Amino acid sequence: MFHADLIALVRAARSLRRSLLPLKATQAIFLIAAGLSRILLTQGQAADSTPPNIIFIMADDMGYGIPGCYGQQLIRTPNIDRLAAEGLRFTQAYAGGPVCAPSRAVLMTGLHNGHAAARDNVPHFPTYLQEQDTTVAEILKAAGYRTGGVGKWSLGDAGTVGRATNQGFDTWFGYLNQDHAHHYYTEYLDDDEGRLDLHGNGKSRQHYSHDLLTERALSFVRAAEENTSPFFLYAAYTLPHFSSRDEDKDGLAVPSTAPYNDVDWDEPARKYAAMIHLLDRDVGRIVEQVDASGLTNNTLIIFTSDNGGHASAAERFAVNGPLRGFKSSLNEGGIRVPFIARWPGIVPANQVSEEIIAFQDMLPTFAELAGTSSPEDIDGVSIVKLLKGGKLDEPREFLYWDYGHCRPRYDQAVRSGNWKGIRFGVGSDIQLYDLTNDLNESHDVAAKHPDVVQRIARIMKTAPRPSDRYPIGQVYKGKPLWKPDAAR
Ligand SMILES: [Ca+2]
Repeated sequence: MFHADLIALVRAARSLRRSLLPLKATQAIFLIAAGLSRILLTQGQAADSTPPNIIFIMADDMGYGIPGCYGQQLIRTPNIDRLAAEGLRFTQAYAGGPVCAPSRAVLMTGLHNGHAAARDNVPHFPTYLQEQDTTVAEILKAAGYRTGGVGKWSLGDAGTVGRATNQGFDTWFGYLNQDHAHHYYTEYLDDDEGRLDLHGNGKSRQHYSHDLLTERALSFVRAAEENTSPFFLYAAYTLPHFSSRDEDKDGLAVPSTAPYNDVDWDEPARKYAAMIHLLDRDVGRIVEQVDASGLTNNTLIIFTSDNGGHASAAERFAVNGPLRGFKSSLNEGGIRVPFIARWPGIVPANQVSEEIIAFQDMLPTFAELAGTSSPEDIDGVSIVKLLKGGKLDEPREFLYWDYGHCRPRYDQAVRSGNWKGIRFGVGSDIQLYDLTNDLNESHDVAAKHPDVVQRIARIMKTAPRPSDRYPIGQVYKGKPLWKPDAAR
């Protein structure tokens, strides 16, 4: 079979999926095709194209200004900075959305915010991903990868089709439901299809969940020593997301304020800095394990965050650096995130890239590295060439985000070249910013560039596919489905 035949097979599988045939069977055809394609491509490639291990470490609500290598002056992040020194640091990387669930849906499916299965954190659904959704984990699994995840999933609760182990992960440990993830001293953690019982932990505070997540991540990496197949580890950490106030009056549950006990800041600032310290410490532990297991030269490690920093974080830290806005805003502070890639010998060391990349690019990138195909109708593009020190073949036309479908105000944003168009509320004027000289989105130049505004207005109209689940303007009044009391 030739590659062209294979593409035809993938196309056939995709069109079958759009028909009325049972989805499970058609999804299987796609995955078989994806697996076949890897075999075929691998046969035709040089030895240096052996699929690498892929570790995607994602912080939760860690802003653009937090790592030292992005300008932070007060909180130390030596391990994240070391990744940057040994790899490629992107200055224009974008999350999938301004809050948790849509950002993760974009990451998993390669679809932008206006096409993805989750577009906001509300309404609350038991599952966001459906049977017919194809995730990057499914693609990598079909290509022969061991696939494991720890941390916050957000895209389908226990018992639903959307849970991680139904969406391509061999194993998942942590929180399937994102409201559950507000509990660092939780009474249980989801463990594949079961639970690790931590009864009494709310009172005893014996287990800080972040530590358990890291232990599981490390053992997943160590298992590579006994496995010939490459692996994909998705470490979706919950730090430094705020905790439930039941656990900490400031919403910053952390075992101690070390190493900032004696710094002259108020207590919330010391707690927040300690959260970043633990996150950074465990980025370091994962990298050390990769190196100790002899995997350094065949492992791509990416570190990023799912959205911008929260407005409640101490002002002194300037969590989003020079960017305007916070988590849940479509200004740059809500969506532009730290993004570092390390792969010694392949990804250039100690370099900075100003190329525009986004979470939807991860699926096609990882698929290419695995030697397999991506679904045709995705929005992302492979950035393998960028990772190898080159350029994208052609600049992408635009990136798109929206937020607040079922909230009092629905916002949309478009990035196209150096232009950023943003509209706060249906029917409002589009504001236009030239990010080359106005990173802070302070000087609206819409009046000077009506042609650009018109083009962005068209993109805002056509990019999102309407969804019954996200009716614009119908304000959601429901509550989280996950109830702490029911879990105890
Ligand atoms: Ca988040």
